[in-house]
Amino acid sequence: MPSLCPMQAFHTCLPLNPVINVSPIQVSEFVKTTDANSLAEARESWEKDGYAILHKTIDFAVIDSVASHIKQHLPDRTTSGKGTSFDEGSTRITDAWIDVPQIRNLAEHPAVLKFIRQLTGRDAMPFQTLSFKYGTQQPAHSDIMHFGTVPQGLMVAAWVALEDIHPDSGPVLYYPGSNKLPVAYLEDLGVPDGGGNPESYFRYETALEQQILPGLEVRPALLKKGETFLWSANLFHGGSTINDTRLTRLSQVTHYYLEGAERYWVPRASNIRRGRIAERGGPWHCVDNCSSICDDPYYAQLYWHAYSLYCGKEKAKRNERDEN
Ligand SMILES: O=C(O)CCC(=O)C(=O)O
Repeated sequence: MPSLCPMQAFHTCLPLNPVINVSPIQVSEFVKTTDANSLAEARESWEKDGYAILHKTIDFAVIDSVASHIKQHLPDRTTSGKGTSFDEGSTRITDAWIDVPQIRNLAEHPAVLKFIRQLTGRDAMPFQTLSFKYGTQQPAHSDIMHFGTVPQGLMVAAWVALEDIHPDSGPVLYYPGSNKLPVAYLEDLGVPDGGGNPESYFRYETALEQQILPGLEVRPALLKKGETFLWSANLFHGGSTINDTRLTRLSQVTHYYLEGAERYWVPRASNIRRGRIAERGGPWHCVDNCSSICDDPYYAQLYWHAYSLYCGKEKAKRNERDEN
């Protein structure tokens, strides 16, 4: 694959504010798996507004098994006050899919993978799960800040409701159409010194809140149990205020890379202008030696997990194609 942007020259060849360009939906294939109304609705909201909803395709047995794991492994809220009452570390489980088969089943659910392929024209590789018992109240952001790719925008998230989402439980908020705004990196928002220091991400959130979000329409994602809310990489979203702290908001979000990227990086930890780019390593090209990220046991575990998933599958897929 030709290199679009060598890492050593990243800061000079990566345009700030590049245009996101993913392939259009494959209509005929999509029609086979869903009805005409859902097709029209999903196409329209994905192309126009950067999100789409997959209605009632996931079996409740799958949903309930994930919900029961989350209920068991995250603590109950201990106060009746407003907002999160436990420390940050216990509000979510990150990457439970590595060890918990039911969470992995949902992350790799064929209906979700197919939905993504049909909307973007690309295969999706899950690389991170987050499991929630309660709302997050997380300030609005674009996932591109966390999961950059070259070419830009080859990432999506699928947020699955594990119960009917109550309006007072802190539903996800999203800003329809914000995916079409130019990508706003730290530098674009005037955050001094780029990423890599603890203050920069907080400054990013504040800058968005003050400079960009006030002019945008915002909606809550009030999903029914078993529905999936898919958002594109640059769609602004976050967690809304929890009005009733007795309510749970059982949910799983899975982050996926789309096939076709040749670099993975972390804009929130990078300083583009100075050429300090934080790479996000992974076995995305099935190279069987893990780079220095594997010095950290946590990343090593993630790396080899994904390696066995994708590199095994990659080979199987090629064989299947060769046979046909
Ligand atoms: O579930 C939420 O409240 C927010 C999740 C989120 O922002 C994300 O996964 O990027």
